[in-house]
Amino acid sequence: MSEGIVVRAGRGLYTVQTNNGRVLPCSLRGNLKKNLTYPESVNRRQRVEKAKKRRETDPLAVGDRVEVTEDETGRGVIEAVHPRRAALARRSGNERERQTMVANLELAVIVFAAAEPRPDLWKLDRFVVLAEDAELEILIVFNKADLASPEEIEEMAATYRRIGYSVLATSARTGEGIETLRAHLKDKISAFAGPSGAGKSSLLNAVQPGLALKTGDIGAVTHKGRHTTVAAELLALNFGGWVADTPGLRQVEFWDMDTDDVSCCFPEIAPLLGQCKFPDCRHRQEPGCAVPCRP
Ligand SMILES: Nc1nc2c(ncn2[C@@H]2O[C@H](COP(=O)(O)OP(=O)(O)OP(=O)(O)O)[C@@H](O)[C@H]2O)c(=O)[nH]1
Ligand SMILES: [Mg+2]
Ligand SMILES: [Zn+2]
Repeated sequence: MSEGIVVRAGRGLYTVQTNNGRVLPCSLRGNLKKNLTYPESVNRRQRVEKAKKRRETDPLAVGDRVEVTEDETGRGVIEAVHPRRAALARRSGNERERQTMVANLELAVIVFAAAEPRPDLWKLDRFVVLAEDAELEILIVFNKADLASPEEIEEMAATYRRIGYSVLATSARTGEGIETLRAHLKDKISAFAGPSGAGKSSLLNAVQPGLALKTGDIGAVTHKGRHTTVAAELLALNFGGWVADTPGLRQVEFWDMDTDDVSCCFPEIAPLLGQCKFPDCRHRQEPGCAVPCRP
């Protein structure tokens, strides 16, 4: 029996990379499948519905740590799944059920271009809120540093540093900041998010040239609405760590957050909640609002 991590998942078939570096196609031990499913529902109709649902909602996701046994033909069987420390999930298509996209995700790398196009900081905040909601560690990256002045970048960065976020200026072109980025990624499961064209794929290629990710392709944009068949994959970093490559993660939207929860995801606002005059304050210049305006 060896320990490993699920690097590809879908339709009952998994790829597991073991701790000693072997990559195995794996299936799930039958009784394990049963144990991973939900407690029996009250009536038969619900049972049938759940059984149908089960076929779509995968019990395992990339990032899950598992125990596998290997047979003579080089195929593996997943015998046990370790408890998840965290998971990035979203509501799956038509059902109330949540679909895990990446298990044990730790770090969100939020990539925006420092220039060309000019970063939309409101949009950046939306990514930050989503990552806060998922309780991820956050690294904000201003890429294309070669196209902006250090002063311009520092001005944007300062706002986020004051709140306590790590901010990094990088250039996939000149190599600026890449070594520091590697240090942030080391030994963690991370995911890159950010608008199309910010340079996420270029950065990953700079971090590890062997990844050979396609860049500058606009194909990804046209598919952004098709969330149902998200093929997630973990890319192994040769210095230690994993990057989750999940099309649905690159351009996140608010999946299912309550407006009340949103305020709590701003660390600079959270302590002030409850101090506004009106309990339903939206902190948009209402009278008696305790949240100062953004500079
Ligand atoms: N000047 C400059 N150009 C860059 C840099 N990084 C990326 N680019 C260019 O920006 C364009 C978009 O880069 P990608 O890496 O494909 O961007 P992406 O974020 O992966 O985009 P999607 O996959 O569509 O989400 C490409 O033409 C890159 O060559 C950089 O640091 N400096
Ligand atoms: Mg890309
Ligand atoms: Zn307020």
